[in-house]
Amino acid sequence: MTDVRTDLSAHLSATGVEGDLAELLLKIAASCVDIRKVVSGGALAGALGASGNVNVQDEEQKKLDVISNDILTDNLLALPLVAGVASEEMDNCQPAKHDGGKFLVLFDPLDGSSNIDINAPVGTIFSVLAAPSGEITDAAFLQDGRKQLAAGYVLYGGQTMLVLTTGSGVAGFTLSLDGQWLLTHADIKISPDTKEFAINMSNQRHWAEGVQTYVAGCLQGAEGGRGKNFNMRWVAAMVADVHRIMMRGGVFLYPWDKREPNKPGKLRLMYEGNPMSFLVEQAGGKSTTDGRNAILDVTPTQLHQRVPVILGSANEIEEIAACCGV
Ligand code: AFP
Repeated sequence: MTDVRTDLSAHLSATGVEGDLAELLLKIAASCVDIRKVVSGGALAGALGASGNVNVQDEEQKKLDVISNDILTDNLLALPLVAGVASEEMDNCQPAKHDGGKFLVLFDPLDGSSNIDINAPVGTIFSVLAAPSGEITDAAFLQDGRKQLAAGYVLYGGQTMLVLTTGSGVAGFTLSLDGQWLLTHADIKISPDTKEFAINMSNQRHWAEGVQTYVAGCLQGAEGGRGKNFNMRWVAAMVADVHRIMMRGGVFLYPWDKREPNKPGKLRLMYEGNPMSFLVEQAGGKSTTDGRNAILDVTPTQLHQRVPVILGSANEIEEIAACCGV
C-alpha cells in the first residue's frame, strides 16, 4: 500500500518555507539520518566509548559526540548557503571557507551522550540564525533566541523523529524504513496541565528554596496542597525529556543550583536553551529560567553560556513560578 503521508519537503513548501531555508533544513535532516546510522550501528560501527578528548565544557567527549559533530559540520559547511557553524563540541565557531552564506547553524550534535553506551535515547538539537554581513566570528552567533529562523531536534529513540519549528507551530516527522521524513505529528501542542515532572533528584540539596518547595509539593501528592499524585521521569537526555513533554505534557527542570555560582545552570543557552524554548513556546508551553522569565529573552554574551531551564506545560510552570516567588 502506498503511504500518502506528506514528507518534510512537501510540508515545508506547504507551510511557505521554500528556497534557501528549506534547502538548509533538508540538509540538516539528511545529516541526522547519517548520524542515526552510526547510532544504530553502536559497537558494530565503532561508535561506543570515549574519544579520549575533553571538550570546551570540560566534559569527556564520547566517540559519537565527535562523529556526529563531524557529520553536521562537514555537511553544513559544504553548503554555499551556510556562513558558519557553532557546536557544543567545538571551542569556537567555524566560519565557511566560501563567501555569501546567509545562515548560521548552531547545534548540540549528540545530546545525552551518557546514554550512548547503554543504548538509551539520544538526540541532536539545532538552531538556525541569519548570518550578519561581514566576518563570521563567535560574536555573530550571539543573537537573541527570538531571532531564530528555525529550530528543532531529532530523537534517536525507538523511532527516529524530527520535531521542527520555523515560527508557525511545531510539526513532527518520523523517519521511515526507506529513509523518508514523513509528517506524523502535525501541529504539536503541549497540554497546559500535567501530573508529571522531570528533574535530577540527586541534585536536590543544591537547589534554591523555590524549587525545593515545588518538588516537595509534587512528592506529597494527593495528601499535600496540590491535591493530586505526580509521576517523575528523567531520561538524562534533554531531547527525550522534552519530546515526552511535547507528546503528553509535563515539566522539565534543570534549575540554577548553588554548586558553581559561575555556572548558573548546566544546560547551554545557544545549543539547548534557545532551540528548545522556541519549540516549546511554539507548541503553547512556557520556557523560562525561573518559572517566569523567558529563556528567549536572555541576552547571549558567550557562545557556551549556561542557563537555568524550567519549561513545559504552561499552567504547571505558573505553579513553579508561584513557589519560586517570581
Ligand atoms: P550530555 O550530552 O553531556 O550527556 O548532557 C546531557 C544534558 O545536557 C541534557 O541533555 C540532560 O537533560 C542533562 O545534561 C542531564 O544531566 P545530568 O547527567 O546531570 O542528569
